[in-house]
Amino acid sequence: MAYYSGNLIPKMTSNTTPSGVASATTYEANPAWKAFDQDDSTYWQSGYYGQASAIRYNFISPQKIRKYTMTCYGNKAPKSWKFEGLSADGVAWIMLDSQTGQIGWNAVPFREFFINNDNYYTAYRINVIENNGDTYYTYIYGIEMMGIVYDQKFLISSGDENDAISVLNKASSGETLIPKMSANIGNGITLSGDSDNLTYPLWQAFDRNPTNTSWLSNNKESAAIIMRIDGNDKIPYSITVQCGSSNLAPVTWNFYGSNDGATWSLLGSKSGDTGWTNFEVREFLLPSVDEANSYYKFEIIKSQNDDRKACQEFNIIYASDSSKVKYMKETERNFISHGMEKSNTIDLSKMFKKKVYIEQNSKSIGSGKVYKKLIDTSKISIKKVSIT
Ligand SMILES: [Ca+2]
Ligand SMILES: [Ca+2]
Repeated sequence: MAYYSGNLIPKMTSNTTPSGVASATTYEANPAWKAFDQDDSTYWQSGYYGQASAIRYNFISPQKIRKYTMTCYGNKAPKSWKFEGLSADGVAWIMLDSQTGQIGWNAVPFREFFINNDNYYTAYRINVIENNGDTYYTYIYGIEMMGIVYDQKFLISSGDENDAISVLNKASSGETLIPKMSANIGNGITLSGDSDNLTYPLWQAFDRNPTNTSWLSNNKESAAIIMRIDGNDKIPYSITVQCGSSNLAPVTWNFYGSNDGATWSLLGSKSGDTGWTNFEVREFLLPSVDEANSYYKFEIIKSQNDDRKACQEFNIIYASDSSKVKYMKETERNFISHGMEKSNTIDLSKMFKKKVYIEQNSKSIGSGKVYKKLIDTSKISIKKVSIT
């Protein structure tokens, strides 16, 4: 069963803390984060004569927003607006919802809006077109954004081998594969790659000092951080990147894994990931990684201003695999009790370590463990079975 998540925006205490970025095209005295501070006594205030302004929130990773809420009062409340997501190349705002004639906010100050959105966007905004009549300002007291959460359903395959989906979760403490480093070799880790080694060595991307120390590539053309991790058995969940200078931040990159340091498999990539600000932290999920490697390579193809590449801090966060679904025997009872129901929805595009699909069309069952006698067709109606 699917249901709406809680608010995915953290309780903001400034435009950039604790995470993500709140901003608005205009503001006066009360900046954007005050609409995201989970306090209904504070508000974002548009600029003077800025009734038609937009207020946005950038997540640290793309989200599929399916619902948003607003809290507003009086004639400074928005009357018509568009709810929009920013395209991956950061160029176009895509309209996901539009509202007109939203009046009477003092009587109903809290409103929920449900949207039919199947795409992941990192930034969303409320783009106000007009307010309820105040000549000078628009105020919004609260904005929340929610996604969809699915119960952990699973499928049982129809082949000889029973299988199930296991859901890959982030390790609860967000632990990293590379410990704190003070040299390129140590703690079972060997770092190598392209670096201006004297002032900006590789290990400075792993020294847990995000403010003063950085890795910098040695030229404009190539940049890679190679990490060898002795005896690694942990599966990567995401990578995190922080850059002190937005100009040197990676906008196009590949992330590889290898077991010998010679043959590399692509585990994740990004292109045109622009809009970096200084010291911003971005986290990129690696949803299809399903095994541990002893070598990883972060290769940066292009930085934001096409110059050299740098990272203040880089790391790989590993996954915990706590919700693995148990092996199920293919009995009629298990099928009826645990098989997927037609009306259920599973989001197969994200976060699954393994995918198993139910064949929707009639086909040969193969070597066939067919429970001819056990299937009670009053419970499960079989439309067509063919056996070869
Ligand atoms: Ca507020
Ligand atoms: Ca550092």
